[in-house]
Amino acid sequence: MHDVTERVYEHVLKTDPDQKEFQQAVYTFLQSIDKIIDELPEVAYHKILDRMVEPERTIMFRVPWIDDEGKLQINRGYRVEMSSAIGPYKGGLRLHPSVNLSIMKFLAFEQVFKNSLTGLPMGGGKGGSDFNPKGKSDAEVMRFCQSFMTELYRHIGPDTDVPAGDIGVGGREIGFMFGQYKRITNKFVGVLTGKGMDFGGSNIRPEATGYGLVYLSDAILRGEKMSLEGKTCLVSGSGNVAQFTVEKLNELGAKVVTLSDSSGMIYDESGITPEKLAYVKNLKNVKRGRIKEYAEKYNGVEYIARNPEEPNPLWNIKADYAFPCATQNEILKADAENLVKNGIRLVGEGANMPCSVEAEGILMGNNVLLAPAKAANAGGVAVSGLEMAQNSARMTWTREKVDQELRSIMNNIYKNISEAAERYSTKNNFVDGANIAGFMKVSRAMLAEGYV
Ligand code: NDP
Ligand code: 2IT
Repeated sequence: MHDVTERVYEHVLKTDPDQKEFQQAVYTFLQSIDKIIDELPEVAYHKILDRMVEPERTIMFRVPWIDDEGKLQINRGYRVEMSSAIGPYKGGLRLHPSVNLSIMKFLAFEQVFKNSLTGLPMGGGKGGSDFNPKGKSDAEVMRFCQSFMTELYRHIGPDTDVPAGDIGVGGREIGFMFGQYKRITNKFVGVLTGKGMDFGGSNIRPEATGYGLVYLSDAILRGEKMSLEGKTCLVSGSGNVAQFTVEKLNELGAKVVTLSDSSGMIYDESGITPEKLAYVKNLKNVKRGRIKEYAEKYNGVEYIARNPEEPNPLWNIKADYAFPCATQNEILKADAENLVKNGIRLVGEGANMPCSVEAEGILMGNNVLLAPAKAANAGGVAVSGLEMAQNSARMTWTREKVDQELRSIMNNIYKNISEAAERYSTKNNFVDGANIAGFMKVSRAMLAEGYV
């Protein structure tokens, strides 16, 4: 590593020794920035990187709520406001028992450069809580969301910080939080995105991350004279991103044979058809059931329970392309080796940081096209940006218009990351391309704004 990037990384290791996920996100990013640091002496002089790894503000707070038995429960809430260099803080809220400061900071850090890549004026942030929505009643989720917003509301606003969904936060949770924000502030403003269509949401926002992932992957494949048509795909997860990834892959003529949740995976060799996908959407979004039930409903489907000690069997199925859409570090070294062995040609990252550093190295070292999360899943936040624009204008755009904008944003991202890769790194190194292209704009804005 260059001595400038190494110093920044050493500082992170020293100041946040327990924040493994944050260290990982910073490390991968700095590896790319290494390649341009000599060309940008002002970055070192003005300590741009040193500033980027320190959040502008971190808020941690108590979230007390009453469960259905009348007992008081306490969770911890977070909002990491990482960078407002190019716009108001923007990024999702995650509700999952694994949530901690390291995970919040890695996600907020990634978000800064992802949002920059969209070309829209959005800074980066992330938040959430270690609250586990699984097995909770609607009333419990509502009471939690209201309590969470009772503290969060004072830190956010349509021109300050605009949260949205992430793992465990979908339309239901955003609705409850929006209701509480409005009640406390007496303001109906675009303070959250991912709202329902009846109260200021945008068309295509639920679909956006999955659709965007497929648009970007398709652009990369076309660049290599390859296509999705007739190809077999692996998708992990079965939540928001996974569902709409499957939907768009089907539309573009590919066949998806897997889905998963934290308990296990299904392998449906005959393909997850639109009809079966409708079943999955209802199962996960309405009934809040488990993916195992898919294997009980349809013939010829294999269910494999998850064993965290073993490589994930989902990544050991013969296919053409793979789309991790569950969570961070879901593809480890052995999984990457399995993907390579089975001849996978492209990995499109729907989830944030789904590949470990080792896994990423193995995939790229074996010429697997890797569409990194910052670029590949930017469609979600991009349409969130379009939701903000519609809210400010008090307008609702048609599905067609939003989809057209999304396609054009994803095509632009492809153009920018592939050009940055060729100019500063090597052709098709989209990891370097995305980090460098995302960094440039934030860095320029920071230089222009002075020492803040
Ligand atoms: P959902 O909550 O809708 O779905 C998450 C899925 O991943 C579920 O199937 C869940 O299984 C599984 N999962 C979650 N945590 C784990 C874990 N620790 N181990 C194994 N499986 C797990 O979330 P999203 O679909 O919205 O998010 C998925 C990924 O996409 C995340 O990495 C998120 O940060 C990223 N992302 C989301 C965007 C969005 O707009 N929603 C935008 C960009 C990225 P189970 O039901 O068992 O928990
Ligand atoms: O990781 C992400 O980009 C998101 N969870 C979506 C963020 C947003 O503000 O729409």
